Amino acid sequence: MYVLLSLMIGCERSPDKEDVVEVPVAKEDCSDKKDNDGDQKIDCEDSDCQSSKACAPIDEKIDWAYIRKNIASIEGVIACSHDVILYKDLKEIEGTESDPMGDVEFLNPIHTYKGVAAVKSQGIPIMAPYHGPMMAVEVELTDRRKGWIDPTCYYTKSQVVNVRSDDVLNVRAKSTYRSKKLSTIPPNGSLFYHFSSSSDVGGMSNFISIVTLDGIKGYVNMKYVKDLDN
Ligand SMILES: [Ca+2]
Ligand SMILES: [Ca+2]
Repeated sequence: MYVLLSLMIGCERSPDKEDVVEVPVAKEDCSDKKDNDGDQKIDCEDSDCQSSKACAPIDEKIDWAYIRKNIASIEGVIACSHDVILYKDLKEIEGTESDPMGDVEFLNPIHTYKGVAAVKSQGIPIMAPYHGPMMAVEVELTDRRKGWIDPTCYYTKSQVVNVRSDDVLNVRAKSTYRSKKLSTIPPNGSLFYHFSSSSDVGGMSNFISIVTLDGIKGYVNMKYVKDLDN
């Protein structure tokens, strides 16, 4: 890409070859995570990359087999029985005296996800004030789409800890040891825990909502989940 700098002297002359200097400008590389051409837009955000292969949505079928195979490069999953919409923009609505929690408004839907979607990276969630619930989280999906989701169906990756090598972690149907066992996870195995339920615990129950790598939803005691085990 070149920018044509016209060095016109006098106004009646149209520029000829000698008047035009070609200054090379860095071209946007669409996959190096840098803004190469200096327009503040990085890679796929840059309109120069619109037709780039690197920015085309990936057509992989995301299912639990995909999740298991790619577990190392996934930070979370969206797992829901209803559709989840990814939004481009989010507006925060400040709390008022009658509704001190405030709210968020999701704007400009990008894509609707059915079933399971793999999240490549997650941003800092938006929480309601006063230790209130989580209201929104920014995510980048493995199909390279980026935006905001309602965290209701968002599960973040973690690992089983504090389980002996000859034992397993039981996944229960409800948040009590007495409920039915739905599945087991090996020691040090991966799991996804419900992103916003971690802020609700500390009350009566130490159980947390999780989904296994087979897509089974249930509950485990948080003392066996890494980063929640204190
Ligand atoms: Ca770039
Ligand atoms: Ca750029």
